Amino acid sequence: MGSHKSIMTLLCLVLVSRELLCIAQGKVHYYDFVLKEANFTRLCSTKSMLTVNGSFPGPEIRVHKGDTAFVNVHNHGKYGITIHWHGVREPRNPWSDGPENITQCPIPPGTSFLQEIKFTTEEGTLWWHAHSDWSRASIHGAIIILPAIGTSYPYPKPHAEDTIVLASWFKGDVMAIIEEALATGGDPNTSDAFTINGQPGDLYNCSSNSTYRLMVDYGKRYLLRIINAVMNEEMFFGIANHSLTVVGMDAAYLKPIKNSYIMITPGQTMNVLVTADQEPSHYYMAGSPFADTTAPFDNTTTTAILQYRGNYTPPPSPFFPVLPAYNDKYAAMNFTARLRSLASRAHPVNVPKKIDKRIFITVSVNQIYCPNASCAGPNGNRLAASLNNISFQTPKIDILEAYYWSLPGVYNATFPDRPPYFFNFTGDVENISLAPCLDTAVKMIKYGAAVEIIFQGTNLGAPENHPMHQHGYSFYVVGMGWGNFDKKSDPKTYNLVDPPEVNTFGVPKNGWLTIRFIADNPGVWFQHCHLERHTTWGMDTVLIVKNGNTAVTRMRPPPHYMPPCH
Ligand SMILES: *[C@@H]1O[C@H](CO)[C@@H](O)[C@H](O)[C@H]1NC(C)=O
Ligand SMILES: *[C@@H]1O[C@H](CO)[C@@H](O)[C@H](O)[C@H]1NC(C)=O
Ligand SMILES: *[C@@H]1O[C@H](CO)[C@@H](O)[C@H](O)[C@H]1NC(C)=O
Ligand SMILES: *[C@@H]1O[C@H](CO)[C@@H](O)[C@H](O)[C@H]1NC(C)=O
Ligand SMILES: *[C@@H]1O[C@H](CO)[C@@H](O)[C@H](O)[C@H]1NC(C)=O
Ligand SMILES: *[C@@H]1O[C@H](CO)[C@@H](O)[C@H](O)[C@H]1NC(C)=O
Ligand SMILES: *[C@@H]1O[C@H](CO)[C@@H](O)[C@H](O)[C@H]1NC(C)=O
Ligand SMILES: *[C@@H]1O[C@H](CO)[C@@H](O)[C@H](O)[C@H]1NC(C)=O
Ligand SMILES: *[C@@H]1O[C@H](CO)[C@@H](O)[C@H](O)[C@H]1NC(C)=O
Ligand SMILES: *[C@@H]1O[C@H](CO)[C@@H](O)[C@H](O)[C@H]1NC(C)=O
Ligand SMILES: *[C@@H]1O[C@H](CO)[C@@H](O)[C@H](O)[C@H]1NC(C)=O
Ligand SMILES: *[C@@H]1O[C@H](CO)[C@@H](O)[C@H](O)[C@H]1NC(C)=O
Ligand SMILES: [Cu+2]
Repeated sequence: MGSHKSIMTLLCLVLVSRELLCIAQGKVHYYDFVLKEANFTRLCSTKSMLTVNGSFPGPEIRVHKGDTAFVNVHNHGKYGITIHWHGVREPRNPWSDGPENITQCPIPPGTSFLQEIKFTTEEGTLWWHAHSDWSRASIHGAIIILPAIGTSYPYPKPHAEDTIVLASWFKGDVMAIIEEALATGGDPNTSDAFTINGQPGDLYNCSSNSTYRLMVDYGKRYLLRIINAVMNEEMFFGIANHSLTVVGMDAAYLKPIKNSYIMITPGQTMNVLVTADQEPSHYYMAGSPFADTTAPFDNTTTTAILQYRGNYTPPPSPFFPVLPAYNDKYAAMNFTARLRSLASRAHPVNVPKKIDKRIFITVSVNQIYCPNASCAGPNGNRLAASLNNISFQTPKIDILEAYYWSLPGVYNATFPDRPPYFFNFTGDVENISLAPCLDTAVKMIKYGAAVEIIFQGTNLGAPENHPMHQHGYSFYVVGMGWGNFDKKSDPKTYNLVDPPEVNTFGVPKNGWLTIRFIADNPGVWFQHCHLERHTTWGMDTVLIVKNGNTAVTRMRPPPHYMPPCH
């Protein structure tokens, strides 16, 4: 910490009585992020990769609710890059949101871009990451949003806090890996390890003496802020002999859930309380994939150690947690189905009950035909992915500037409310075309509309759980299930009382997910699967939420220093 400056700002008003009334507006924090190459040794080999300030994971941003952070991103790397503040609402200010060619063009090497991150509704844990190609593998870090000054956690203050970042480690260069996959049309190479706070742990070669350790005192309670920054796998996570109490997710509070493991998708964060109530010893915490799929995945297990302070003889090897099998969809659903908002007076839910705009979106992995079976995907075709059978094509000029300045030819405002045709989405799809349309199709939404989106996973390609992420908004997860969504019976199961409020949530494999939110944040907001290979293949769209009628319901104007588009 301490690597940044911060100042308190005051809003001052002269009252009728000529007194001066000043209200604290939250602090303003200034950070410098220097993107640079650094060497790391993992899994018996050394490689250079692009990082922020030479650290993996990168530096943490720590604020209180109501604060603002200005981050000046200096690109000392070799290629253009952008940074996204994952889960931050960025009210009326998509200009600082970051996804490449959606809200800005890449920051060219040798230049800087100042981003403004305003923390308004969020409280808990979020994270930041690069949003250009696959660079987020090595460019990410935690965002910690403490309760506003004068307020506290809705549970007893823990003795101490720590952050656990789960990530992917590739022996090769990630940019080369995705370029190679796009060139051949086949699956990208899987990662070689998962990491906890930058270290793979004892189950891989060459790692044992650098395993991450969390030191605890017997009888004390700890808050773990767990972030899934993994590229392509959802994760199970647990700590041997210790139960986990999940109290928050994606910077919103939950009703406490006690369990021996969590299932956390890429993009999600979970705040978990752990009491050091076991015999003083060494215990493994471990993360392993939840991957109920025929697609290739990294099937390794990362570990760190929860270690009690004090005098005792440590076991020859730390105790190991029992985690569900990689394809145990019941274990994943069992946990996920228990998530509920805290829904207290201080942290109320505001789920829309009457819907103005209902959108039904199919989520699929597809194939693009290659002549003479010349590609490396299934059937000699090229792998692709889609929403409503449209495989999103990333433009060369960002959609936000094209929208703001009315530049033609960059996108089509034609993303449909329905898939082009209905079939038994989760049944036998042998005779259904795997080919998607290629388009930069966006969805226009009226300011203030109560939006419902029903995501329907399909059995096309390699079906699996898709963690859908929405920029600019948190949303309520009101329902989910396996099979085809039934518009008569399934809405009867909706939770409109205390649904979890999140920014990323898995559409169950061959199942459906219903989310709701009020479109009261004007701007251009990316929506995509947070499995990186699916994002790359086009499992994306953009919601453009139009301006309202008042000055405070309109998008802010751009800063004059947006990175150039070439
Ligand atoms: C990153 O490094 C620069 C100097 O290279 C330093 O000024 C800055 O404070 C560092 N930022 C963080 C967040 O640690
Ligand atoms: C990484 O290591 C290589 C080989 O030892 C060296 O040439 C290079 O300068 C190092 N890079 C950094 C950023 O330290
Ligand atoms: C991908 O994996 C294959 C097989 O292990 C290897 O030959 C190839 O070099 C890898 N590609 C990259 C870009 O690392
Ligand atoms: C560790 O290295 C040994 C010897 O090279 C090899 O047999 C083993 O498969 C490696 N284990 C892992 C987890 O990579
Ligand atoms: C582990 O420790 C040994 C001996 O102290 C050292 O030679 C080796 O380089 C260390 N390995 C790592 C990955 O730090
Ligand atoms: C941890 O749990 C295992 C069973 O899962 C048990 O065998 C072991 O004794 C426990 N360790 C301690 C220190 O309680
Ligand atoms: C993944 O690893 C587990 C053991 O940890 C093994 O049982 C399972 O078969 C592996 N799955 C795949 C698809 O490789
Ligand atoms: C939890 O999973 C088991 C299978 O592992 C299943 O039998 C049970 O019904 C599930 N419980 C709930 C509440 O979903
Ligand atoms: C496909 O293969 C045939 C026969 O080998 C060849 O004549 C034709 O040019 C190929 N087409 C393409 C598009 O490569
Ligand atoms: C984004 O646009 C730039 C040109 O401004 C282009 O060089 C880059 O390849 C584009 N990125 C993607 C992911 O298409
Ligand atoms: C859809 O496919 C599933 C799985 O094959 C089957 O059980 C179900 O009956 C089918 N539904 C309809 C309406 O045909
Ligand atoms: C917009 O749609 C038209 C007609 O389908 C298509 O030709 C064009 O390529 C699309 N434009 C973009 C930017 O995707
Ligand atoms: Cu996906």
